[in-house]
Amino acid sequence: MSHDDTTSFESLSEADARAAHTEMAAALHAHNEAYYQDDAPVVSDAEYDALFHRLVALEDAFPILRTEDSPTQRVGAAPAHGFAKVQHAIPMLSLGNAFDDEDVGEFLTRIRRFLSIGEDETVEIVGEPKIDGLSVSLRYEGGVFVRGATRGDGAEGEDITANLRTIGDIPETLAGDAPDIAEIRGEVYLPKSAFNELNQTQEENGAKIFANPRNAAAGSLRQMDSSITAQRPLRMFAYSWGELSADVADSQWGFLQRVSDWGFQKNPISRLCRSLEEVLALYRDIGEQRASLDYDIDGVVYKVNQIDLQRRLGFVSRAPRWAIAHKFPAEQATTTLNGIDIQVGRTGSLTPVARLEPVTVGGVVVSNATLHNEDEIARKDVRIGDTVIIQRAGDVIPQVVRPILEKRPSEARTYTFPTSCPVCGSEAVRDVDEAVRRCTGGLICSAQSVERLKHFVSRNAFDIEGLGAKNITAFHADDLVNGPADVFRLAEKRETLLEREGWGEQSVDNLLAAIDERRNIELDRFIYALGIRQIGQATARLLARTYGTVEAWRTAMSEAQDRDGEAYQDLLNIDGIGVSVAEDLLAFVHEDHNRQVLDDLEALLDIAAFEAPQSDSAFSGKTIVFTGTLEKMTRSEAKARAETLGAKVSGSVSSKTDLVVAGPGAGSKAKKAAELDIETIDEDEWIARSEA
Ligand code: 5U1
Repeated sequence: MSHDDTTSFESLSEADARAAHTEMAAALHAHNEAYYQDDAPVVSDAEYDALFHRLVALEDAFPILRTEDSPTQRVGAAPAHGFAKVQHAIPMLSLGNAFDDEDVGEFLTRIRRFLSIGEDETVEIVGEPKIDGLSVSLRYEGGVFVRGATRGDGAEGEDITANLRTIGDIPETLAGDAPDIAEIRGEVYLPKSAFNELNQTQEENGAKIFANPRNAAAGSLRQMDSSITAQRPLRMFAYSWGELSADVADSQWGFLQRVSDWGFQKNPISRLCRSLEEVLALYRDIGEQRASLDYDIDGVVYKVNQIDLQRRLGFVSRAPRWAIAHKFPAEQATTTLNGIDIQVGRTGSLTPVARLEPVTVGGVVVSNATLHNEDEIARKDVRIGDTVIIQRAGDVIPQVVRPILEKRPSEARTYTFPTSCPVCGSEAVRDVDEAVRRCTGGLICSAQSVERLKHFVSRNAFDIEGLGAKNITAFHADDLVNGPADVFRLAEKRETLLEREGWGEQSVDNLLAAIDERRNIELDRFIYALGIRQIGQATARLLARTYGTVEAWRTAMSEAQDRDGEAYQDLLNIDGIGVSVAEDLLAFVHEDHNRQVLDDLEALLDIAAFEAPQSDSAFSGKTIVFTGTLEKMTRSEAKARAETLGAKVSGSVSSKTDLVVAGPGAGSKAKKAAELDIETIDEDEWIARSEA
């Protein structure tokens, strides 16, 4: 019988059921391998999902077939496969970090400065332990839980509703006073005690041992079969919200109370603080409790309590100005430095990487750590053969802290930093004011071109499904993809792709379809994908916002090559772009080869014009200059508000300025605006219009 028919499994003989099971299990194993190991799925997510569920149904009918090695019993490594994608109605934010008391003091000072709040006024701060788990967003409609998703990249996560429904801390319905639409966010975690028990059972069953509770929680949440998730005692603390059809509180503290009335858990050791001293005392207090808590935490999150102040403070990039994570010190371990290798980055930077005797730090086995640059090696006097202290904090790359001199063996040898690129042999040079040595090979350096390609297809850039770092490296090595535009010409090499081991008709067609899907790209992503030095996501966005279209951006960049011209001045006028960034940008665009890449990509792609947020606002696309003293809001707040309304903020008045907001003491800029007949308003008028 065909195993497409799930309804008739009961009528099968055991022998037929076994045969069907063997066939489906083999197919799923092959799909898993293609997806996880080869980075080259051969079936769509929906097909995979359907096959998986047919196998579950077959095993329900013949439980004897549910053996340990069945694909339905897979634990751990996440089948990202199979989960539908969910766009978050409101992005899930990340948090800036504070590493010491001084950083926290500066955070509070920034808030006061931004809001123009004096030292004599209290700014309430809520401190909550930062749970080391997985962030999720739970959507309730009409008080009923309808969808739950992972954070994903903040904009798009995965639909794990069925698995989240198995968690007792997630109520199925909310009390009648909940708004019609309510998205509640928080952290799912596996208690330490449950983690230890789980690993014991895993060991007894010869199954995968999890490195830490976070990995175990991730593996448990990303099961295709929610009955496995249900066996893991996952828990959740609620701490934030996404879309709400009505306000639920006017403070973070009030929000926590409200959601706890609805049946969510609020963390019991969170506290409302009224001063820097109280905040720091809470940090120390939570730090002391850390070991005895039944969940892992990696710091304390501080949030401005008043929600109207949070709104005024807004965001920088993807992190709120009104919150910060105060991290606990990094975990450290001691091991031997076996050697130093050099990694060449996409901009040619030579980074020394310590090869270590593997050691467990904070639950993770570490065998490589960064040594940053040659000055760091010299400053720390790290020698090959040394016993070294290493540390890792959160998801950052482990670092070598220092050697233990008392343990230095007599044969320990100093490392001589290369002055030529270990990959292409070109000279590697250091600018006087730079710590980094760079390969001068440019285009001929294969390490640089492969790193650029990896960046080009990475998640925040073109994000092509099935074309991750592994495949792009292999395609580059085999001359299939030499530069970014070749990615979009891969269809011409279909036959060659088909000859590759592990690639069948379906996987090649899936890849080509995924590439085609990305021929439409937003301008800011496009600029970011180019991998220009110092042009990260935020700067790429600034450029996209300023120039609007790829044509306008390129024209402006070519005009800006004249350092005395207006276009160069306009570039420097963009708040957030200084001379150093401008010079890297212009150097990139000046190179013939890069211009050719841009021409090719423009011909192959459809690069969407930047859509300013709130395009319905009266300020959308306008260029505004603030000058003189603002009395009711700080300059930063005014600027943030203008940008939220879709305007560009410039530092100088020119014929491109649309509006000048002039406070008392405005001098030459207001004068120039009058000469150029540019509309000039005062602060009250600005507030009235921007709040309209
Ligand atoms: N406790 C806690 N963790 N945490 C993480 N609160 C909290 N808030 C977050 C995140 C990312 O974000 C909000 C500030 C939006």
